[in-house]
Amino acid sequence: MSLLESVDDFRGLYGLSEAELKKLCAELRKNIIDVTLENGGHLSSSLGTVELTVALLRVFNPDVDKIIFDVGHQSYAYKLLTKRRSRFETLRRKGGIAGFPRMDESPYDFFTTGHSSTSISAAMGYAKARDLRREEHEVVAVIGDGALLNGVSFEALNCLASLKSKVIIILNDNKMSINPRVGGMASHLAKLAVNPTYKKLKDYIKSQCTNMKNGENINSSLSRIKMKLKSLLLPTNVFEELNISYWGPFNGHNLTEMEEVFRLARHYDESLLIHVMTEKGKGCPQTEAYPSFFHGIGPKTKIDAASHASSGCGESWSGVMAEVLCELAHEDPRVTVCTAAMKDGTKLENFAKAYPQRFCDTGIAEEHMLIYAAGLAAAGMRPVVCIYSTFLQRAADQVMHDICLPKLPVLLGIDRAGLVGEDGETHHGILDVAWLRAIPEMTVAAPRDAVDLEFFVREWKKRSLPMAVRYPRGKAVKAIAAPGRERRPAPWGRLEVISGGEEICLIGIGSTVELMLKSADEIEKISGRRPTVADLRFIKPLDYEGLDALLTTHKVIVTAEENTLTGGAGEAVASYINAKGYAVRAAAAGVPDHFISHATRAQQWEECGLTVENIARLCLTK
Ligand SMILES: Cc1ncc(C[n+]2csc(CCOP(=O)(O)OP(=O)(O)O)c2C)c(N)n1
Repeated sequence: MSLLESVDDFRGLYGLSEAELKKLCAELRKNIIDVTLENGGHLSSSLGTVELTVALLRVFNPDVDKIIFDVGHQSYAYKLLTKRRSRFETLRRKGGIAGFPRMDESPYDFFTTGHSSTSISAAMGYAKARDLRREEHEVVAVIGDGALLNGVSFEALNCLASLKSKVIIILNDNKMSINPRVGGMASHLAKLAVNPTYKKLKDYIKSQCTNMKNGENINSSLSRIKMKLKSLLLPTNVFEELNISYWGPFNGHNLTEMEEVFRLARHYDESLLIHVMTEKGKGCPQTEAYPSFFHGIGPKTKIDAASHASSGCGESWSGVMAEVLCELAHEDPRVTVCTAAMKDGTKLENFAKAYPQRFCDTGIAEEHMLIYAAGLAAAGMRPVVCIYSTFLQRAADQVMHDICLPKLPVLLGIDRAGLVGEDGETHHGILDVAWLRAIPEMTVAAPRDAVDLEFFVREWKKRSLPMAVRYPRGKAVKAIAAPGRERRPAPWGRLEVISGGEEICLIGIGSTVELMLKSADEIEKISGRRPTVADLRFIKPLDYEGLDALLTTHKVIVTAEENTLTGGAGEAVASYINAKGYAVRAAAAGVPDHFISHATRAQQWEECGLTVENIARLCLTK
């Protein structure tokens, strides 16, 4: 029996010796590596927080104390130690445990997460509720240096001192977001991490910890620290300036050091930030060497995969977009490209290398990024923002207020539009159609293949308007041509009939065009009549002329989309049918009105009825 098995959960950690704890951390790492390589997931971040998690669980008791992980992608060791060890191998699988904390998965997950920078605000809510109810427990937010740099975190830090409810913030600083972190605050953290004055302070806090007699009033001990602080002539520290005590930096892989500090923090009576330094990917040579590659990996990844990985754009939709942007930037010096901490995911490495002056990684700062792009556009540039659909939700107001209202020529390259698979509920890109459709001046298009993706991007630049082009996760489709015809993009603003038929018309939107073509074959097999297959292309504005032609010649119209049915393209088509009084039966396949859990993308498509069988059923049942 392994030590991890015998420990079973966090309560088993209390009596372990230093040597046993070391062994346990190695076992946790092995478990995390084995399962994540097999199932996919966030490897480097979870490996970096093993000791931190063990120290937290030896000092704070999650039966009473509240521990809140930011983003939650680093919480695998926490899952293993909070009664989910036996199910850990189901990580991110359909019906298995989620890759992020989920309040409905475990009473030890105190906040449901996936998007970044929510932990401090959530912890403040917990702390205030505790004090209003006169309860006694600690509230701990564990946040990475990447997530700390987001505006939401700063809004929380700004309010923390005036809250007068104690929160312990643990800043897990590995000097990286997904890629090395960026910006002025990043440099500030780096200075704090190496400042000799803070190192002196660290030794002092440690000595206070060690010398503190049992039962000694912590406040008198700490007032000595405060006295000492004054004499240390500390350099500027943004946290201290916000009236939040700053302790650190500490070694986040040294269990003894962290436990000492956490115990002291328990007894401190104000909010404080404890700065711990960790190494992303710690404990495995390959993940230490390639922490960005192993930040998020797909299922069945080999541990030596990073050394064989190509650094090019690749064959994904993101890669096609990135290649088009490189060409466009070559042709037009006004083209600039932005990403919010997702340079790897959006395949912009080559663009960043080729056009460093016209590339901007804002860090996790979606709202800022969109207003920055609007500013560039207002000044005559042609900015393109590459952003995952789910994270664009953070910046909905900026799309309306800063881009569409002044009609600025910003192109939103909406990546991961649709169901994303194993990351689950928090990461699907299935709402953008519904809310973007509602914004005046916005044009929304979805390419079925790389040909249309390039066409949309090039036309956007010529037309210079606010536009969103949405494309899914995964391998791009090179070209889907109408049978017997050369693949050429249809005119701007128009839908395209790919293959003609009778009675039934199947309308695909982006990623579902292929599904509609396959469904047409099946329907022909069953009914003997071939349906028409069309590609909607433009979700907003709709091609009313093209729709009129289809609606006057067909009896049944079925749409399929990787977006919510509520507010989706199908609803737009149906409301047009209704408004014009067409005697046509309309049916739609898409994401129903409930959250779609982690599973493979294929399983999620099935759950949403994005299958040949369901499309045939929608067409053929009256
Ligand atoms: C709002 C939002 N934008 C982007 C992301 C994608 N994302 C997930 S983790 C991560 C990096 C976080 O860095 P850090 O907080 O330092 O944690 P680390 O992975 O380094 O431990 C990013 C950009 C996200 N989850 N949420």
